[in-house]
Parts: sequence; C-alpha cells; structure tokens
Amino acid sequence: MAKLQDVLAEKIQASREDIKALLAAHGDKVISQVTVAQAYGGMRGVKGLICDTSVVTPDTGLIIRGKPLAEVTDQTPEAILWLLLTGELPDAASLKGLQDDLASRADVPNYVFDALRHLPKTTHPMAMQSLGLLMLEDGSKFRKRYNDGMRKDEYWGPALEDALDLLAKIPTLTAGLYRIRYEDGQIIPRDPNKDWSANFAHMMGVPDPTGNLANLMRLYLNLHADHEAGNVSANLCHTTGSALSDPYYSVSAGLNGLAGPLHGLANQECLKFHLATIENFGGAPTEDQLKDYAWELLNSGRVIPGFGHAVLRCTDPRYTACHEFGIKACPDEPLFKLADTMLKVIPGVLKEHGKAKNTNPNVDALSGVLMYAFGVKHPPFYTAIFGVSRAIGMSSQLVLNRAMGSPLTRPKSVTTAWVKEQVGA
Ligand code: NMX
Ligand code: MLT
Repeated sequence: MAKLQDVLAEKIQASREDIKALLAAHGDKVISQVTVAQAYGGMRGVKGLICDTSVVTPDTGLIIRGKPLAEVTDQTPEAILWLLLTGELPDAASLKGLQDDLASRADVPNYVFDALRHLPKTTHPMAMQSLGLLMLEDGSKFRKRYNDGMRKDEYWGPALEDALDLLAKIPTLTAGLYRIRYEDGQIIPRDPNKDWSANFAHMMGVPDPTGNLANLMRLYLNLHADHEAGNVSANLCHTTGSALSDPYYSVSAGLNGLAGPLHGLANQECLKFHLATIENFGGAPTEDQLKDYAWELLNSGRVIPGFGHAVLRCTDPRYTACHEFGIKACPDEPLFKLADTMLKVIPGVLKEHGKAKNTNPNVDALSGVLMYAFGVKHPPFYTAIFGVSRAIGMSSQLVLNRAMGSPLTRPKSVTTAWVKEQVGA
C-alpha cells in the first residue's frame, strides 16, 4: 500500500527538476499574446497560468492528467483526488488507506455548527459553507508551521495536511449546514461503513431507499472536482494561496467565486428555471411554448442558465455523464424530460439570439435536475454540493503550487489611456 504523502514527495522532486530545466532552457520564449479585446474581455484565451492537474479543450472538454473525463467517471472522488495530485490512479489498497485517513479527520467541532445556527434563516448555503471553512481555519497546520519558521521547499507538506483535513471535513460541514438550514438542525453522525460520497448523502439525512442518491453523489463529486486553473473558483483559490494564505482561506475564497450565478450558482438558477417553466405552463410545455418562454427570459436581459461556456465549444462531457446517469436512473422524471426538451430547443434559441459563442449545455443544465429527482429539493443548496467537489481540485492545485514554489500572483494592469496610446487610438 502506498501513502499519498510518500508518492507525492517523489513526484514533486522530479517535477521541480523538470520545471527548473524548462525555465533555464526556454524561460524567455513566448507562449501567448494579449489583444486589447482580451484585456477588456476577461482574459479569455490568454495562456498565463500553469495547471498540471487537468486541461479543458474547447472541442473535448475536461481531461484529467491526460485521461478524458469519460474514462474516469466510474472512479470515486477520493481516487480523483489521488489522480489530480500524483498523475496516477491509486491501487485498491492505497485508495482504502486514503479513505481511512480522510475518515479519521472528518469530525467538525461543535462550535462551528453552533455559530451557523445563529445565522439568519435566510442565509445562503454558500455563505454558510464559506464561513464554516473560515471557522475551521483555527486548525491550520500550514499557518502554525509558517509562524514557527518553515523552509519554502517544505510548504507543500503542511499545505497537504490542511487540504486533507479540509476535504475530510467539508462533507460533514456541508451536510450539517443542510440540516441546520433545511431540517431540524440535528447533526447526523458519519457512518463508518460508508465512503466519502455516501457519507455526505447519509449525513444530509435525505431518504435514499434505492441508493441512487449515494451513487449520484459519487458521480457528481467526481465530475465537478477540477476544471483546469482559469475558472473563477480555482483562479481565486490560486491567487489567495499565492500570498501564502493557508488552504482554509484560499478554498473559502474560491467558494465565494463559485457562489456567482455565471459560475457555480448556475445549477441553482437552472433548476429554478425548470420549476418556473413547469409552474408557468401547469406542466410540461411544448417545444414552441418553451421557445417563447426562453425568448422572454433573454428579452428581460437575463442569461439562460446551464448553456454556454467560456472555454467549451462542445457539449460539456460532464453533462453527458449526468445524462447517462439520468437515462438509467430516472428516465421518466418530469424534470429530466423537460431537460431533454430544453436540449432540443435552447441551442436553437441561443443561435438565433446570436450572442453566445457556445450554445451547448454545460454540467449545470442537468446536475440539479438529478439532485431534485433523488430528494434534494432545495436549489440554493446545489452550489454547496458543487463546493464540496470543487474543494478537491482547488486543494490539489494549491498543494502542487506550494510544491513548485509558485510565486505571488501579480499581473500588471494598465489604464485605458495607456491602451489608447499604445495602439495609437
Ligand atoms: N444565455 C444568454 N446569453 C448568453 C449565454 C446564455 N446561456 N451564454 C453567453 N451569452 C451571452 C453573454 O452574456 C455575452 O453577452 P454580451 O455580449 O451582451 O456580454 C455573449 O453571449 C458572449 O458570451 P460568450 O463569449 O459566449 O460567453 P462568456 O465566456 O462571456 O461567458 C458563461 C460564459 C458561462 C458565463 C455564459 O455562457 C453564461 O452566462 N451562461 C449561463 C450561465 C451558466 O450556465 N454558467 C455556468 C458555467 C459553468 N459552470 O459551472 O461554472
Ligand atoms: C467550471 O467547472 O469551473 C466551469 O465549467 C467554469 C469554467 O471552467 O470556466
């Protein structure tokens, strides 16, 4: 059985030498350019970040450590964590060792739940999740070691310990906030016989007689873990961590970005759109009715959630994985059928609208539909489930960045007057 810390130590040494040699030989070569439109346009397409955990290509979507997503959708999120960090999938014994390690770190102190109980009942689950992580920051091993004096090449060790603590606790924290926000507030203890995902579903206390919710949770937490480094949540986590803020601060910063409707909150918005559609038509709409309804949304100046993407120009393979799950598990669910009608109608509407560069669905178009079908009936909670998963990718990138000694992130900004002068406007 291999231990994650040992495997990583070996890989890190080799990567450090590799990158050092690359920089020495080719450090001054150009790999990207920036146009005025890109500088004003959210840096779309500018290659200015390094991320070895995963790549998103416009025509295939997510590739994790060289493996297209479809090849690893049957893996547990814990195995995905190992893959992101080391570049390889763990063998069965090593995976069990990691799962046992996570289970031993999973307790969340009562003061965290007590504090969450004092928040107004209207507090959004994303605010509760981010706050919850910040309340756990007191346990940061990275901060304590840094305060005691730590060499730069040792940073990744305590960063990894914080990452494992944080990843072990975030399902307990998030299931607990679900109980506080939507149920009787009683915290359900972990079940030592269940894995990370099944325990999350179990601690939420949603009845799961068929086991479909636990299976969906395993898939969902796998699919949302990582999406290279430029997405808002990973980018925020990276920037915060580059100041040597510890993983609790950094992942919490990433969660705050995930909470936006153009990013992770789109799954909440999407399910709300589905429910509003059913309510508006008193049941499933026809394709023509849905087309008119989608135009109403666009004409009111809003986006159609679950469609489009900053990088993808194809159907998101995470959507495809959710769709395959739905076909097997809930083909007759009214909302699943409505999602299929949306798939027939919305891309055409967006094409006619003429703005979106990608008119295909992204993962948020279906993830909430499936959660709803298996008993998680509170759309504002969906992004918090995304947060549990994205914590895996954010933490992995953070640990590797500490290992590679990534410096403080500090790109240069320029003024509009400077741009005008530069281009002779
Ligand atoms: N509905 C309406 N308008 C859209 C949509 C959409 N689904 N997608 C893009 N557009 C508009 C966009 O607002 C922009 O308009 P304007 O020129 O007036 O500013 C125009 O089309 C060009 O945008 P793009 O270059 O295609 O997309 P961009 O990279 O700027 O943004 C998203 C990407 C994902 C923010 C955008 O497609 C969107 O708002 N989608 C709906 C929200 C969503 O599903 N987000 C989830 C993304 C995945 N995730 O999980 O994080
Ligand atoms: C993500 O998973 O982070 C989203 O698809 C957004 C992105 O990649 O920009």
